Amino acid sequence: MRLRTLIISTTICLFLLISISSFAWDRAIEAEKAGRIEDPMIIADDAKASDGKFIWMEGKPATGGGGKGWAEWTIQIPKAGTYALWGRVLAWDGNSDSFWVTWQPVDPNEDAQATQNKQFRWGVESGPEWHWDRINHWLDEGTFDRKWKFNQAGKTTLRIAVREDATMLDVIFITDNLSEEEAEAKPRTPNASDADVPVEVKGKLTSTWAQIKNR
Ligand SMILES: [Ca+2]
Ligand SMILES: [Ca+2]
Ligand SMILES: [Ca+2]
Repeated sequence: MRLRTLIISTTICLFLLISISSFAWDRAIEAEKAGRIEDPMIIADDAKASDGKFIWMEGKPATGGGGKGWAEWTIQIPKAGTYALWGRVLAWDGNSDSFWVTWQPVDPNEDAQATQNKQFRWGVESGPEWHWDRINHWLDEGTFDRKWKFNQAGKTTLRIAVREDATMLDVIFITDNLSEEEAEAKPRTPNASDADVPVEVKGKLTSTWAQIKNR
């Protein structure tokens, strides 16, 4: 009888361990709630944007321009692991559909607007309505979804910089679900589970658990 109890409890423990390790983590942040927004990247209003606001370098359709201004977010990563980013975006045309993206410390502290390093070039999927796009790098040989492997929990810095003006960003979604399929990664706008956790996390353990979601 005792052995049986031991076996059962061991099995339950193992099951719990496996379940916990497969818990997914994600969070959504309003683009306009960046810790720092540098001109000419500005916050603008749109009734269809999440929380009614988005960021962009203002511009007109089908014209050039860009290359100046950026936004930066401090993001607390709850555990070592590999993460992907999605953006809720609106991009009218081929003249308004790209950003530069660096996420430190995986990416270097590099000013991609200055270096024009294509590793950090995000080719935004165009479309006249708000839609989700996984952040990619748009290289000469094609466009590939990006992922970032952080070796430890802690503070990270995401910078999204203007490449072409009029490219609009509403929400950033961070997830350890690396599926390239929107239906599986389930990018979403911020909800109550994001609201109770500030970008700069204080009680790390509590926040980590608050962010863990069973899928
Ligand atoms: Ca433009
Ligand atoms: Ca373009
Ligand atoms: Ca927004």
